[in-house]
Amino acid sequence: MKSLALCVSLIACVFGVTHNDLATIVEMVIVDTDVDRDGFISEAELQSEFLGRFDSNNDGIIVKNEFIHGWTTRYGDKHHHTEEFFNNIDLNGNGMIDTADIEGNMVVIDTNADTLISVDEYRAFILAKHPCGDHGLDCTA
Ligand SMILES: [Ca+2]
Ligand SMILES: [Ca+2]
Ligand SMILES: [Ca+2]
Repeated sequence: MKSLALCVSLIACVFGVTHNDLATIVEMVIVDTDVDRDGFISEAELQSEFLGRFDSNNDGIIVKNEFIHGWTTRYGDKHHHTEEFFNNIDLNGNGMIDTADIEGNMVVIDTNADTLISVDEYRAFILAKHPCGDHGLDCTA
């Protein structure tokens, strides 16, 4: 695990790390999550994005380091911003994302309570939970 992380960071050093702004990240995440492109995020789609994609040891739980490593690698987000985002979606604060967090966040995301998560609701959720979103933090630096 440590050698893999070192290898990835060495590759990143050689080729240069490109960081994306949050607007770009959000659209990448939406494309990844709405797999069937119907404009809605189903619970299965949300689970495969937040539980499946970054679960490198396939134990059905995403610990913080798995999430930060996977998210920053895939979306070009910054480590400390990703950590804050993780902390905000880890509703029960146990340092991992599990099905309880997914179900809890689904209620939060569905702001009009029609039991469907639209792409617009999903985008607003990410902007609300990410430190570079609605909080006004200058994340360009
Ligand atoms: Ca969908
Ligand atoms: Ca949790
Ligand atoms: Ca809804």
